[in-house]
Amino acid sequence: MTELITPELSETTPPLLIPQAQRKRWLLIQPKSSTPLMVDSGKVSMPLNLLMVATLVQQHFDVDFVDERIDDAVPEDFSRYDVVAMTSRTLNARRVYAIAARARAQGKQVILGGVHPTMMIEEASQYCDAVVFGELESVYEELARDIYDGDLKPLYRPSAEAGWKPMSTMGRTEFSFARRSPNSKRYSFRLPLLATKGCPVGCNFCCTPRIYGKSFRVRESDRVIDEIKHRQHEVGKANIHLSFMDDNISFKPAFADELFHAMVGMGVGWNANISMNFLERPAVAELAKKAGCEMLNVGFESVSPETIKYVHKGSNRVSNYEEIVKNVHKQGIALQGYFIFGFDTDTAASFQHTYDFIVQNRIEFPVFTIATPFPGTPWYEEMRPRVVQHDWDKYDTFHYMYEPAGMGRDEFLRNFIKLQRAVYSWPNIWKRMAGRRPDWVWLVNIAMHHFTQRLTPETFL
Ligand code: B12
Ligand code: SF4
Repeated sequence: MTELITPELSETTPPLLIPQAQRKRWLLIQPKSSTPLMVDSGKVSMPLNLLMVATLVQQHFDVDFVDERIDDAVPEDFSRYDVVAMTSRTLNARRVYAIAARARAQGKQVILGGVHPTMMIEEASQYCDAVVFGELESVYEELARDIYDGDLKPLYRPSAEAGWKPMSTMGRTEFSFARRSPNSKRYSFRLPLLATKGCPVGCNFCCTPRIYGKSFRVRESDRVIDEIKHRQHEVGKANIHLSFMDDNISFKPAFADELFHAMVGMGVGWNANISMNFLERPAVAELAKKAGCEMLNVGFESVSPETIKYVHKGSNRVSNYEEIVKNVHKQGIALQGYFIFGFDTDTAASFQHTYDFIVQNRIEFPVFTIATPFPGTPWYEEMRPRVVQHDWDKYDTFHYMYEPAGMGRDEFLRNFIKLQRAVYSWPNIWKRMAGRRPDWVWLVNIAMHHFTQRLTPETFL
């Protein structure tokens, strides 16, 4: 008989010991969405959030893992399982609820986690037995115990006194759950990794500050390095490619400096979300390059100072954009730049200004999205009377949500399409990528060329 003991034992609570024969079984599901976005088709990123959940849960439960995005089939019959648990963002919430209803009809306990159930507890509760608010790590022991005691509560959320657990208690995530799938070839070669959690910058359109508040936690850099070495060992080579899933890896610059220093010489390539203000120091991009950085994901959001003010993005100073781009490009690091359209401060001229900025500054991988008030944010409450889109499937930042003050729907969509086609036209790809050797960033541009050619106003409705 195997017995498993929770690794961090508190002085007062006895460890949860589950005899092998009594172990219950979970089915963990990453449901698909219907978004036309490229991130959700072709090669997709391994779902780190659900893998972290699986890694924890396996201490006390048997776990099966299904990722619908890579065409793993969700079973019709859930009789093998005691618990059906799913992760949800807004864009797949409807699919999540449909599976949840089926599982509950078969008498299974349904547990939901992820951004959407966290932001929409009341709505999600109608479809499940328990919602996990924020991250599982901070409430896991209580949840596991309650399942075995037959006393599942509707909501698991750390108390204000307990707060979020330090990230140092988070162990190494096991990828074997995902790799077991016969469809695992559909996963991107980039392996997900997490070094920090949270971002207190407080942009009004973002869910992160609504979940984690002002908290910003980091893992010890040697734990991150240990995990990287483990991945290198698993893959059997040093030259692996990583994608940090952090909201903003640089919020504590001293930590980012320490981590990047520790990564120098490891032979890995990586990308990460990073704050613009951190990149004002040229030494940051220089160090990131030495540490193997291939691309930085930067939320420019807008080239208009009024819009930056409107979205409360205190970390961006438009007057510094060009300098920052130069600092990054000087090191040969590519930029994935996020640009959002549709705020009330936007006008038809905003599209031209953004086009000029992108082409002149040769942003390699611009991503264009539509301002989307996500349910649960105060901005959603503010915009609710104007929102015309009520289908959660369409909350993928690529659907028309409300009429911006500065232009009507048709003009907005016409300009939005025109900008994307122009930026990804062959001559402009050539201009933006000149001097860059053939690599995956070129391939992304070619794919984006074809993607943008297919766009019509109906794509966004
Ligand atoms: C990295 C990231 C991405 C990566 C995702 C890679 C991947 N395989 O997941 C990429 C770049 C591909 C991406 C794409 C998009 N993203 Co994104 N992304 C993030 C980001 C910054 C971090 C997510 C993450 O992996 N964090 C690390 C993991 C470990 O933490 P976690 O997700 O919170 O998971 C924990 C808990 O949620 C909980 N949990 C999660 N699931 C479950 C399930 C159960 C059963 C339980 C018990 C617990 C549990 O426990 C987990 C472990 O601690 C978040 C912001 C955020 N903090 O959520 C935005 C975020 C999720 N993205 C967002 C958006 C809008 C998008 C895009 C639409 C953007 C676009 N136009 O491209 C697409 C949609 C893609 C898709 N199909 O979902 C929004 C979603 C808003 C919403 N309400 O749905 C967020 C919240 C950012 C924001 N604007 O507020 N994203
Ligand atoms: S800087 Fe990025 S992660 Fe931080 S609040 Fe703003 S959008 Fe969210």
